[in-house]
Amino acid sequence: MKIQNYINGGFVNPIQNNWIDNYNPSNGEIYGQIPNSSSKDVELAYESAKKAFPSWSKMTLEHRSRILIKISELLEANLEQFAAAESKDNGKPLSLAKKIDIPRAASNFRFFGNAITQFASESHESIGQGAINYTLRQPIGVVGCISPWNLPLYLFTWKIAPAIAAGNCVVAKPSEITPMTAYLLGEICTKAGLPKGVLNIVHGLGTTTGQVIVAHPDIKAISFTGGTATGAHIARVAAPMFKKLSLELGGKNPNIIFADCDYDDMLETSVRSSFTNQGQICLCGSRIFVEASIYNRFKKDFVEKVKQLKVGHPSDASTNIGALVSKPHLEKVAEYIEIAKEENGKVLCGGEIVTVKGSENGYYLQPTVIEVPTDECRVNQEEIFGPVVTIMPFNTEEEVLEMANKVKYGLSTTLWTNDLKRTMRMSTQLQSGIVWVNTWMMRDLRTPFGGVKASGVGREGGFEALRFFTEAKNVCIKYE
Ligand code: TXE
Repeated sequence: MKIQNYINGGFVNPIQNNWIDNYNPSNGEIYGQIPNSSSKDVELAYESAKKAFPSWSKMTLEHRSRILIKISELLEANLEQFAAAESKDNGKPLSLAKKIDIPRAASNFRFFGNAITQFASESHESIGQGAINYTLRQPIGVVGCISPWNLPLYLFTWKIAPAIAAGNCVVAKPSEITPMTAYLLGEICTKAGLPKGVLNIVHGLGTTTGQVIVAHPDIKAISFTGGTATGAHIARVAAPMFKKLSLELGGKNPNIIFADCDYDDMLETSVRSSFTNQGQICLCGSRIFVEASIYNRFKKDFVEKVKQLKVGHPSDASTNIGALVSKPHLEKVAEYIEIAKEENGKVLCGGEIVTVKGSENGYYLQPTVIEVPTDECRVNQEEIFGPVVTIMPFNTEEEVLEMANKVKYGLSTTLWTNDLKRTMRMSTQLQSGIVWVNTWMMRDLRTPFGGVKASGVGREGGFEALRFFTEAKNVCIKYE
């Protein structure tokens, strides 16, 4: 099937009639084509967004909110269709798409539909000077949203929902590797009564379509989630144009396990934090550090549990690990397993490409646990973004803190301990945008979300996102 761009409330072919193949990772087959949009398509999308902006930005909050909530309801009503499309496009288990991806996309619209009605600005009385200041929070205009392939609709809507809630109009590009649910979203938006031009979805490669969005002189803010190298490139293009930038990039997150934790809970959650979505979540805890006194016990129990995970076709209900997103990505992840071996890492389980019966050309890999001799090896430092984790022991809090912080990334950390003082001490010192204590990926959409160091700049979520998608203007009135 051919999908189209969603511009000015309707579906259109790319002007230059350029197309890219879309692969089904579960069997390696091409199952559709998507536009490889050029600057002409992006311009069309921009013009339609620009035209929609004056009335959208002045629509009452109640009305705007109602439309966002309607989009959320329609996503929920079409859960099966969206989950099936997401699973087919990405290779993730259908059960995961149904439980996490699509419900969360719906929550994103509902959350920001509600949040905008509560978003308030400050006023400052200048006592002694006879003046009052108030802050206007005004939408920016036309903004760009660019999202990756690992949580396609989840992350696409995580950007779009706050952008339009705040009164902006959007030119958005999903990953060319997973465009399907973004395509389906267009129809839902029309049905929900989103005025035409408020959201425009252009499909295409990062280096062509994405690049044009980022470099467009009148798209004044860019919200991007993806690889760190791409984020750095985007910053180089956008910074001299003084665009607002929100960059959510890679991670190499530590999972730090102290002997005094609730062991069973830790064990079960550590399997999830390692391998959910084939390990393709920027928040996965890919570096596991275990206190020496329980290291051997953990190693045995963890490996046993990981071996029980079933690699299989995404639509099979018993599948825990589906296909990786693409052939190049599978090759990249498999290459890291070889690098680990060269660096004297010991593969405790997994490590092999899997052939799934009936889907022999799909991109499957066993969940892999590697015991590493040092935290400085490449597999412990570089983002692999697949079903591969490293484990190693530590002796002291100081030692593990140093290892946790000794990577270029700083997105999230999971800490397993029942020692309150240690929790507080470590949370203040970890170089990480998020610290989960005795849990993983527990999300409250009101909280600031984002990373430090090479994991990006800016925060998404809650009012942080609404602040990003608005310009603050100070109005100072002298009354005396
Ligand atoms: O992402 P890219 P890729 C990490 C992970 C992965 C690596 C590369 O380690 O192996 O990044 O993945 C668009 N201007 N993450 O190559 O290229 C692109 O079309 C504008 C972490 O797939 O960063 C897509 O829509 N846009 C991550 C989006 O950027 C450009 C999730 C992301 O693609 C562009 C995914 C350009 N020059 C991968 N080049 C996370 N943080 O969750 C590409 N794009």
